[in-house]
Amino acid sequence: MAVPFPIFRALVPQSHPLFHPFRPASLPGLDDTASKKRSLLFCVPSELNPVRPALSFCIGTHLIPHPNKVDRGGEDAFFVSSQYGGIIAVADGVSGWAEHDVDPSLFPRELMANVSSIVEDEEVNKDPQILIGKAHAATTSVGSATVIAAVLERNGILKIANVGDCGLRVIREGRVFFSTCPQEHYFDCPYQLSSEAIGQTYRDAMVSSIEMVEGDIIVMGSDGLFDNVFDHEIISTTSRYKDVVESAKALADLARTHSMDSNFDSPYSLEAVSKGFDVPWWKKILGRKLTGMVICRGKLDDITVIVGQVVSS
Ligand SMILES: [Mn+2]
Repeated sequence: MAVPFPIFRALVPQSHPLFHPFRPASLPGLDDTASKKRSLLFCVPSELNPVRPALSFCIGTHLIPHPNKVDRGGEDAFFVSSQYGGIIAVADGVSGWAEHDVDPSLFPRELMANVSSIVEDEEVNKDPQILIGKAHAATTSVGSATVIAAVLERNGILKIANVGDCGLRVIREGRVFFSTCPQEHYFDCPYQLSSEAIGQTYRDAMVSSIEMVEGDIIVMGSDGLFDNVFDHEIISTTSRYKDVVESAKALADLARTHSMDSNFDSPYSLEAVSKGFDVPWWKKILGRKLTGMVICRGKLDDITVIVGQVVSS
């Protein structure tokens, strides 16, 4: 099916149940005692490098669908796994497909299901860029999605591949240590993996590799999180919760609150203003639309949050 490109996001309901290939509330790491014993065990004179305990994630997740899409589960999908040190991924379906009678949730859900199927393939070899490339190649649904995937290896190396405006923050000692940058053709039109040849591919992904340390917090999410919550709020919120499940829920709740707040200058609204999209007050009162969305200071959207805490195991 030929569609105009780029595709704008719009507030359109869709019609399939939420799909999460693997959705534990929490993936606890092993306890500290075991890691200390292991460190001593491997501490022998022939070791040239300092002994470093294996690292893994504790993972908490929370998804809040767009208010108009609650009964259908929204158009975000995600995947988490305890494989290796932990694997996490988020895909956000591009809503503009609904204008072409295509359910926008099908593509991201199948994409995440395919990630689940091939994540342990030898050819993937713990590389999130190859992972999303192979998952994309196996996806037959019509549609498109932004996507981000990250693989934590036991040695602490976190590999990230990102196409579009899902995002990831690494928080270390109360600061943002690492942040992805959104990729977009222009405002509100992100890079996206697509069923159409004109879309982007895994080769367009922004790839990063970070050496993680115990205690690092990673926050991954769809743009529904990062368009509504500032980094300083992500830091303050995650610092208030030791439990990653509670932390993910608190961030998603904060994003939802901001998304419905007509007085909150969200990251999304500030970017809109900076790109020349500000709207006079009388248009806001009349409910005029900008790129298909009713203007408020927050941005109504599906909100997906994954919080991971790095622990030794
Ligand atoms: Mn979104």
